[in-house]
Amino acid sequence: VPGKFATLGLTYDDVLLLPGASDMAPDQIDTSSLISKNVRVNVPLLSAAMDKVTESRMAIAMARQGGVGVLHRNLSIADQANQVDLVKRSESGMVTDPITVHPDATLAEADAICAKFRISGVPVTDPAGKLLGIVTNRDMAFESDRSRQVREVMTPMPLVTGKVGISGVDAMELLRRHKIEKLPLVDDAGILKGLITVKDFVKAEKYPNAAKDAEGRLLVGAAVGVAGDAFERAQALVAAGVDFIVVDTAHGHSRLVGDMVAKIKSDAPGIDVIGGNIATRDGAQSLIDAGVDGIKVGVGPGSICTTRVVAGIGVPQVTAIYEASLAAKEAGVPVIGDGGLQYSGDIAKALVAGADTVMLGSLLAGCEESPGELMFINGKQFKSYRGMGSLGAMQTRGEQKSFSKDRYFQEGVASDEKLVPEGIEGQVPYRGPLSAVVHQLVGGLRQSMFYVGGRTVPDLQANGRFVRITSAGLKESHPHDIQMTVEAPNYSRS
Ligand code: RVP
Repeated sequence: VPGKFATLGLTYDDVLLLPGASDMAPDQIDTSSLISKNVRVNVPLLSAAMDKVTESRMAIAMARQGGVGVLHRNLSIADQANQVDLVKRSESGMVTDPITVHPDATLAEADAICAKFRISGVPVTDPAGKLLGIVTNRDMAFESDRSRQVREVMTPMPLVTGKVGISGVDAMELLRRHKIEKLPLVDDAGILKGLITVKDFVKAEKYPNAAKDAEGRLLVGAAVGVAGDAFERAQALVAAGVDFIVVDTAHGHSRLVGDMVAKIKSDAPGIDVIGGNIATRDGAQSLIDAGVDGIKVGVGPGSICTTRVVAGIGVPQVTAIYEASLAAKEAGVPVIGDGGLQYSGDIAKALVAGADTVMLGSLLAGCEESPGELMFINGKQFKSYRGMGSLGAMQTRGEQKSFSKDRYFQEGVASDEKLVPEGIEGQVPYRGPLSAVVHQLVGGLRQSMFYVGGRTVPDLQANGRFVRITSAGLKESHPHDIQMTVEAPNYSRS
């Protein structure tokens, strides 16, 4: 910053996009984008790494819609790694490392496995991995004695099986011809190598836009911090099959963050590492120098965030994204605009400012798939939402340790009374299933792309131009001089 004052800081409500020459049909629009150097999504949306937003259920739903979820880190390493596992196993053309059960296990144990992974049957293998049979709901449904062993009720070999490498078409044909739902894949020695299920094929048809890895599994990311066992956490997440790691802090322009990025990169060079959050060009450059594959931008824009008032720190988000992108574009590193989005129109504004994708908290916290119970207040439905820097998220409750303190560099604080929160707790309106919410958000983005004249995200970024507006312009932008009587699926005044 030359001199004491930076240039004027602008945010979403300060700008609008200019309509531009457009000659495309809506179906030619391509919303795919990069979240980091090597991870591509089909819609440029990430769900926030927050304990009221992203656990495995949200991550699965996000990836099915073409975006990706970043699993929060306010839980034990084992729990977070397990959630990665749940997402990676949830669906694909083929499960490469299927859940199995031992023949001596009881039906109660088999039930527990089916419930945990939401599956309807499990291959039975010996300790060497040899396929002995399969036990499905059909085998177990009429057994009242749940202490019986799996081997007594399973359908034993010979089963209809496929060879490793079987094509999708051939597998489907076998399932159809034998009227079965599961096709175990075995090698020449009879060792179980994979499993193909009808359900997965149906889902692949149901979610054609799903964001998947090279093996056809849903994409998922996960957050880690910088203190304590953050590095062990990253290693466990990588071992569980995570697609990218986010070193997730409130101040990414600090040496600890750069060091952690570099350490994870050298340990797992094949995994993309995203660093953040920063809000200046220098902050972005420091992460680039540390070797990040993606940069997360946003200091203070979050709906639940009080950093700007508690610490007086931050940069209005459109300017922050633009400044960070100046360094990032030069280095070929994608930018995530994190926090502060209220309406679908803000997505295109973030992209034109220089982001490649955006991360959403409050817009998704009210979804069916976010963690937490539905609440009824005065006949209206709500879900709770809170900042990771809120007292509630940073406090230790009984056995429940908080892992989010180090996001705000307060892991060393002696007792909970001494914490300095940078976030608040509250509730947001219930919004129903994620698919409907994403439909409106992406629908809005597609309209933006049409208006600007950008067929792809890079086109939108290149062609988009802003006009700055005044408070009178903002007033004109929203519905005015009318009392709304019908709720719109994509508009409410907050
Ligand atoms: P929003 O979408 O505006 O709700 O913002 C979500 C973002 O806010 C998160 O992705 C994170 O970067 C930031 N956050 C999370 N907790 C807090 C806090 O307690 N201050 N801020």
